[in-house]
Amino acid sequence: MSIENFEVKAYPEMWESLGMDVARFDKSRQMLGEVFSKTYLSQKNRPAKMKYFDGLIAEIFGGRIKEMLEVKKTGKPIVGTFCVYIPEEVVVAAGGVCVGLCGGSQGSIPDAEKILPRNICPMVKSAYGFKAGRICPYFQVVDFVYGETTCDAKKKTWEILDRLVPTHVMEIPQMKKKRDKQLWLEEVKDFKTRVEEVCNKTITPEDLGDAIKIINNKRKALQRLTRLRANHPAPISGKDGLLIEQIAFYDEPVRFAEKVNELCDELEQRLQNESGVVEKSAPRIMVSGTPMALPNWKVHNLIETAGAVVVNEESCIGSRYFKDLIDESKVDVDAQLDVLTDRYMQIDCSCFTPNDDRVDQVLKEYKDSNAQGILHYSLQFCHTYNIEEIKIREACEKYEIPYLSIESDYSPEDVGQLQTRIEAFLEQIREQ
Ligand code: BJ8
Repeated sequence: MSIENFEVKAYPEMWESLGMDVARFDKSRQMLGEVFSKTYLSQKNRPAKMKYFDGLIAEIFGGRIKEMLEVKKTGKPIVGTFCVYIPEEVVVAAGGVCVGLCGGSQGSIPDAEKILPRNICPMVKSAYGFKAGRICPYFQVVDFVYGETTCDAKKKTWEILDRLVPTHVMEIPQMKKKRDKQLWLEEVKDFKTRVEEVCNKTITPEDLGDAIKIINNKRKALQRLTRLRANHPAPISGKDGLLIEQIAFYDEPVRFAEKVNELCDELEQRLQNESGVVEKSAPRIMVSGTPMALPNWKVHNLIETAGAVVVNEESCIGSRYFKDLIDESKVDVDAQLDVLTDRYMQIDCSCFTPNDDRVDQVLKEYKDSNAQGILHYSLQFCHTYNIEEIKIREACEKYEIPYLSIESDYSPEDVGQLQTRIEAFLEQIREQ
């Protein structure tokens, strides 16, 4: 796929049958193709195995949607989610598909602002706008969506979203006491019952055991990729690392793990040949903070265009999604749900209080990834990450870690200002 002939493929008839606004959506499709081509295919020295992931972007509104429609025909559920707390293992155990619907695009925000307040998180507005404007085939395919109570913007938007698509809400505890785990376990059990009702099937211990292994394998493949990115010089760009983490939320999980492992084999070979994707002198940056949903590549693009390389994302579209695994040894559903809940309770989202585990995790990942500086990224109006940033900054000061904090949205308006700040930050690292 060359930069000149790349395009995101069009499937107007299928989109029509899904009730989409085809004329408008087709413009977004073309724009995505152009931005992807410019941002990704212009990179030098990319691993050959990225071809599979580029192909998934080419087929993002077609091939993968068709696969989901095939699953749907068999009566299995397609469940949309917005948070890594929703236990995808349960959906996979029922033979269904779990797809992340977080919005990372400015294009759908005007649709959301017709009804939602302007001063809330762009991720929430973007996701809502995709449904309201009928400009996302994934939103049109799902049987229902599962939201959660992590932050106020999400929690209250689900009530409005429910008018457009059946929206269920899981109550995420805000603390990590014993009784909070109990609450979460009950919520997971209700989730399982709901999924079973939709597909008219009781999930067996074998189903759940297999699903746990499938999703563990996906997480292990992403862990392996992260370990490889820690090498110096980095064998793959941060933009490609982020792309793979984003694709993890909609690709078929068994195939995805296989392809990530094939890519990792290639990266190991590169390391043996000491062939990095950038010069050894390129500053190594770890990005920490709020998730960057597809196609939000803004900050990674700025960092890497300025000559540095991103080596890790401490984020839900990043390590927070795959750092923990589920114990595979349990053989009855109650015990499996119990260990599943344990794993999910380890997610250190800033919606928890206190959440000092995240500060420790940021420091650990900084060390493990051999980074030379941390860029904290917070989406505009995300109060929990914006405030938790204070503790991350203090920890960086304490350990003399070069640090930059930015708050941004999806508009291109602040690109110039961000570029100046990022370049100054990289200069500071280069001078050390
Ligand atoms: S577990 S980080 S995926 S909630 S950025 S919508 S918190 S205002 S994304 Fe998240 Fe789950 Fe937490 Fe992860 Fe609200 Fe903040 Fe927006 Fe956020």
